[in-house]
Amino acid sequence: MTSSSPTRAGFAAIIGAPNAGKSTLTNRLVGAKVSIVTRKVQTTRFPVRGVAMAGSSQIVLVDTPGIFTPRRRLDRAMVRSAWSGAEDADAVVHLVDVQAQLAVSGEGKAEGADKKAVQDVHTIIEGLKGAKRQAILALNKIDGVKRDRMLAVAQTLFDTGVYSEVFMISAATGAGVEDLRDKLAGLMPEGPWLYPEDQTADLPVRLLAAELTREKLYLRVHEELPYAATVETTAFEERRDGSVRIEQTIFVERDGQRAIIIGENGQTLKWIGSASREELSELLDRKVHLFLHVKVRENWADERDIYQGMGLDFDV
Ligand SMILES: Nc1nc2c(ncn2[C@@H]2O[C@H](COP(=O)(O)OP(=O)(O)OP(=O)(O)O)[C@@H](O)[C@H]2O)c(=O)[nH]1
Ligand SMILES: [Mg+2]
Repeated sequence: MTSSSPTRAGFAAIIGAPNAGKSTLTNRLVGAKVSIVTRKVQTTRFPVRGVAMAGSSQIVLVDTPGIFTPRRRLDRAMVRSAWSGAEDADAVVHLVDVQAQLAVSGEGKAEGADKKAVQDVHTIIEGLKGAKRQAILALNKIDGVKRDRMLAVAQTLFDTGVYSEVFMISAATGAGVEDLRDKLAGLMPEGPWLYPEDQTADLPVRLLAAELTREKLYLRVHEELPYAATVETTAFEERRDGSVRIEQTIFVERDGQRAIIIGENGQTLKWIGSASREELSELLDRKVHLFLHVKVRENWADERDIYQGMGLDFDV
């Protein structure tokens, strides 16, 4: 590195409606999987940090839970944590699913989820106005969308006055992501790096392990299990032979959900366990023995210790 390029380091928060692609973008910018991704809305439950390097800049990305109108306690805690992620950041990226916007503006097949997404985008714009906070608008999911149509969406949103600029990207294909990364790199304040150069994530490994299992759980039983489950790592032991023994409990709210997760002859749980174990051993770079239990805990979503485990405020 030359003396003409001082190191920079700071935080860039990615906010947006549920399912906009925030975690996909975070992983793409980091170049590694640090945050789980599913087709379900409200996958991310607490801010997840990922570290991206761009030349002499270090960008600590803060992937946040989706922002929407919350009703339950867990929703409130998630939305609150998303906004606080933005408050502390050096740059804020508002990620918008352009396909949902177009569907609702009558140019596609609008579903309830799209309508909600459009409402949530307005809520976020109002929030940014209230916070007197300029954000970077990133229109996501431009893959498969015609250019003139997305430009129209960009213009309408830009006219709200809360954005300093607009990027059009596809977090899934990577299109446009480099330009966004370079922009963020330049916005980071001068200063020493906050993480070692080769570190990509800073989630405690027990929590990351629980997240991976939750992702596989959603992948497998996403229709039957709306938000009813949470995963806790109860044991994490390094063994002398170099392998790791991990025990996790999946908590659900009802007996029926437990039966669904276990599946006929335990097949579903077995699938979830082996998918999670495979990814965990890749991530930890060693052999993993994973043991999953499923328990009914009717009110897990109203219990304080579950929130503490995720770093969320209980009393909001
Ligand atoms: N076509 C397309 N799909 C995308 C793109 N980015 C993300 N997706 C998909 O959108 C869905 C949601 O992605 P996530 O990254 O989990 O979205 P999120 O904003 O983190 O969602 P929450 O954590 O629930 O708020 C997944 O099925 C992704 O594969 C994109 O650029 N194009
Ligand atoms: Mg997410």
